[in-house]
Amino acid sequence: MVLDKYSYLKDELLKTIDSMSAIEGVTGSPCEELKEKIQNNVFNLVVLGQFKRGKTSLINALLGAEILPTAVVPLTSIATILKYGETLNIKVYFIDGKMIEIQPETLSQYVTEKGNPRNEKNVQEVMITYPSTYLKDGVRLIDTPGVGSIYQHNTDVAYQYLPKSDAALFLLSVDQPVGQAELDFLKDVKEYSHRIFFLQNKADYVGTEDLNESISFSKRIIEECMGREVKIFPLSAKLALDGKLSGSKELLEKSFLPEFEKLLNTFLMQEKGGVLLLSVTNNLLRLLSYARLGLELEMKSLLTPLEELEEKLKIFEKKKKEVLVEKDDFYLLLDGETKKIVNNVLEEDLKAFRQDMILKVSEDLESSYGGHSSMSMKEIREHLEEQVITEVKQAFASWRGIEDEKLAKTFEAACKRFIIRIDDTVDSLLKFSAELFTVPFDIVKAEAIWTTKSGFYYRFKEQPVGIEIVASSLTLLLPKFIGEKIILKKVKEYLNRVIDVHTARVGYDFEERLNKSKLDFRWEMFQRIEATIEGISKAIEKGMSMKDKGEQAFEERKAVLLETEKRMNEIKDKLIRVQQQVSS
Ligand SMILES: Nc1nc2c(ncn2[C@@H]2O[C@H](COP(=O)(O)OP(=O)(O)OP(=O)(O)O)[C@@H](O)[C@H]2O)c(=O)[nH]1
Ligand SMILES: [Mg+2]
Repeated sequence: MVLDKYSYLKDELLKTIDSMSAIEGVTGSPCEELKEKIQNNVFNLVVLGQFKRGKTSLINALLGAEILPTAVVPLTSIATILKYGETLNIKVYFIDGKMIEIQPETLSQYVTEKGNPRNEKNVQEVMITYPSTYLKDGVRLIDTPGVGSIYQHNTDVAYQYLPKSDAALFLLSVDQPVGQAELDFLKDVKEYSHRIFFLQNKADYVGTEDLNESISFSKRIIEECMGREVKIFPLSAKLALDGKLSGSKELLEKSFLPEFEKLLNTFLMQEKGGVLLLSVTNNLLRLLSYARLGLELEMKSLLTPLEELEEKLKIFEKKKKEVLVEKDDFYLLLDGETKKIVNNVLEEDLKAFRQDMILKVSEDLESSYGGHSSMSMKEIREHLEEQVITEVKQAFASWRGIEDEKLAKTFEAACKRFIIRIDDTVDSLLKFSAELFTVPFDIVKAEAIWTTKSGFYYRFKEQPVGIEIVASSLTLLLPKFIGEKIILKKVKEYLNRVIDVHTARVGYDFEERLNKSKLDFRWEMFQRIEATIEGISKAIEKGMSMKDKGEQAFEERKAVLLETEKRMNEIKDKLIRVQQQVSS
């Protein structure tokens, strides 16, 4: 199995990192970060489709256990994320930031339309850990509610998870030919997901001939929509689960799942795992070449006459000052980039969102106003205001998730551009030093890896989105005939105030977060430059200081350096081997 290869190479790399950080001269913290990067690597596989195509059943089938509730009526109403854990553990996260742990028997009370109609419990998402080998190595399966049912809020939830997908599993079903609504949804999925796998579920309903016919029908329509050739995998989630539960190979073969799993694993390994491993290996080689330069510089200064060294150090100091000036320029540039994200992305998006929301909620208020005519004025007001709160809350909850992802990506892209430039500066300083002291140095280019430590990712559940209670100004002392006329107008004013207060708060939250992330990033980046400068100076000083310690100390140090060099070479060979294995 291909994922095994990923596991193996991942372990190899982790071990190599450990022996590498034990070497003198290799800075430990970037190694730790790279290690963390491998360990925290996740693949989000989001299962999507119209209601009742068998999304939840597919997840149970992949896990080989009936963990999530399925039914014949539109069921899933909340997204569930499954990830690896030693034991089965279920946590429910609420929109207001609270979290509870629940027992498996009560899961359906939170994630289904029946147990939690129209999400009256205000659940944000459910996180399940489970010891399935499938989830090992960072694969996360995400079950989403079906789109296109009478429950609009289910559709909204599914849309929130589109931006999180590394790959989408798009479910169709034999008993329901592909329809327009399905295609409309697919068009949106296409915008977010680079990789979509299509599955035609419920294959057990029909014989081979009908199955082929239904697949070629879907294929034709889907290809038209995608504008390219697609493969549609047959599947019976039902037989697959039965087969896995009973250990029947025959049932499992009939379910077509094994064939699909094989392809999925290859994809996970090659397109995501492989890219990550290569990039970590490159970054390690880069770190190694830095450490190697330090070693060479020390060796050189051991052997070079003092006067000559001092002459060269003067030149180095001058170059150092230039680099420090360049560093200050980065400050200004980074400030500008962050401001640009706030002005051009965040503020624009908030404006558009606010407008849409006012329009939509106003329309909803108008239509429910008519339905409340038998109530007293007080009751109508209370109902409408409650509706305002509920709708605004829900709208913000889903918008924030999507905007969060978008800002994170934009910021990340800006940071990556910076890292490239800063690395260039560092490289040029190293190259300069290598030439100045005439020691060998290989420049290793490595794509910057965004460190998880920077913690830009604002996590929804950690930030409660309680809605601010805005006092209503509606007076109830008016006679009913006048009161009725103004009630809708007043509630709309109330809506505007609630939205304004909230928009401002959310905007402020996002901006604060961006600024904090900017500061974290800046600190990390400038450390890079400073560490490089310091590394070079230290190496030279070390060599110089050996000069007056006598012949024996000199010889001993030289031996240590030669030994370290040997170990560096071994690590380098190992890294190159991993690189070759990933690519082969
Ligand atoms: N015969 C057959 N029935 C299936 C298969 N997969 C799912 N079903 C049935 O189809 C119904 C819907 O399955 P779910 O897994 O709940 O579908 P879903 O797409 O998650 O539905 P929503 O969450 O409502 O969107 C259930 O009654 C399942 O038992 C299959 O491969 N064969
Ligand atoms: Mg479902």
